[in-house]
Amino acid sequence: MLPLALAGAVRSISADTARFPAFACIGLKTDVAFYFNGDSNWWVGQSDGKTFNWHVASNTTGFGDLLDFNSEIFTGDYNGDKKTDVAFYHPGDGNWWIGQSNGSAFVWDFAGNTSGFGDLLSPNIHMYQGDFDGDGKTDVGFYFNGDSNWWVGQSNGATFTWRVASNTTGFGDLLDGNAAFFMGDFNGDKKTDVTFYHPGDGNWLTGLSDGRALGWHFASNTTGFGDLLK
Ligand SMILES: [Ca+2]
Ligand SMILES: [Ca+2]
Ligand SMILES: [Ca+2]
Repeated sequence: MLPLALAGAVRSISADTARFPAFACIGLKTDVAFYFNGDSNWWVGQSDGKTFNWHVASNTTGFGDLLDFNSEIFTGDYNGDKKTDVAFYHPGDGNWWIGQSNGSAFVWDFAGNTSGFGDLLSPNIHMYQGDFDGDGKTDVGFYFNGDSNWWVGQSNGATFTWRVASNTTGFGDLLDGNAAFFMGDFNGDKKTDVTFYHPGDGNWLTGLSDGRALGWHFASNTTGFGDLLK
């Protein structure tokens, strides 16, 4: 699905987030999309199986430039209707917005405010998302190395409700450049879990989500393979 390049103007991007100078390209399952900060249009290229048919799915001029490195764009199915939606977080005011896809357009709604948590784009914070309670609605979350709390913003289809899902103080600072995070459903119960790899000791630790909290266990050691982050 990704990375994707369009006429040299769009840079390759990660699967879940995009923060680039002028365009953000977004993978929407079999469709693709991009946002252009020049006119704030969100274009969707709907796949008919062979080609992409492009139309403007939204315009967010009122939200300002979302690619000014002061916002974070996400994609997921936040309301669980099987249509991929978009969302963004703006640390300037702490607001979260969800653009629910109705199949042809994004309909924007206020999804909550996290100004009390400070700037979630800080280098002391790692943001992530997944369906941590397995209800089909994509949730968001973040880890803060200041207190080692793992927060989850559980989606009810319209807004995110925040709670602490875990604390990993005993694991040290996971954002010191010596750990890699992976989100996935490692036990197949439809709830997104967390794994991190620590090259210092070669350990893999997995936090299985029970829908409310992450329960951590030792998953593997790959010391024999050397440092997998090099
Ligand atoms: Ca949806
Ligand atoms: Ca969920
Ligand atoms: Ca799971």
